[in-house]
Amino acid sequence: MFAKFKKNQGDDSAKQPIIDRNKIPAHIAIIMDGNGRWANQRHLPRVAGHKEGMQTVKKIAIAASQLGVKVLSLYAFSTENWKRPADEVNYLMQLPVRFFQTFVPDLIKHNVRVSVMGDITKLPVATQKAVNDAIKDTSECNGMVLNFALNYGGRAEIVEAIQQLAQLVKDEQLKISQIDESTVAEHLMTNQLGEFEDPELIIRTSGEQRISNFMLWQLAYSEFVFVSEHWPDFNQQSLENAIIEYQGRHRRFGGLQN
Ligand code: V07
Repeated sequence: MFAKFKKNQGDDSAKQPIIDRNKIPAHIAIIMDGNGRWANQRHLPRVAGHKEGMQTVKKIAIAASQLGVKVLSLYAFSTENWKRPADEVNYLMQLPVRFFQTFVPDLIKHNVRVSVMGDITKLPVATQKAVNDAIKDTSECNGMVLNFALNYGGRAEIVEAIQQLAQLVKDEQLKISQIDESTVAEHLMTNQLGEFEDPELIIRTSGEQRISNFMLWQLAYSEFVFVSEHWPDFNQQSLENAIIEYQGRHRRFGGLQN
């Protein structure tokens, strides 16, 4: 296998692989880490990092949709994030409202549809409204799906699927022997993403190399790319570099190399 290379301008010896537009991962998931550290380094309050991080969400969503990504999942707020200081949590809860006010027209222009996974019923009413409005106002868009994980936890998602399946068995609508990987997947929140339910590529920013309860079931065959940049510094080139890294790896699915 030979990768394609482009010459660096002014330096013929340094060759950089270029992105293969025919092999863009259909579903990319990103753990957007490092907003607080980005702010600390600039002697700004943590919330300034979240504010900047929201701008990055918009830029990366549009860049991904232009690259032909079908689903971009973003881990915006985990069930663990409630443990942060109340002021910070309050600020975070305003972000979907601001996002809705400032970015939704642009998303519609780029034919991006917003979807959400996680328990939004525990969020402030104004936040729930902003999220539901974003979903509703983009519902006609049939380009990329921008899937926010909001008050999401991977284990909780699996527990909920088990409860739903147990109820179906109890109600005699399902036999235990009928429970298989696809019945489980059908009861996960990613079922709404159809054929693109599993991410091919998971990116985590800010240097941490952990999964932190994100998409535990769906990541079974994902490639992981960890980047050192904090989320507010992540840009289109960083996204393309992560895709190039993904494209350079041989995906084997635990089977034989072909
Ligand atoms: C949040 C900005 C991105 C960096 C990571 C944490 C802070 C966008 C949303 C959002 C969610 C749902 C929705 C529209 C927008 C968001 C939270 C935090 C809680 F329908 N960014 N962002 N939500 N951050």
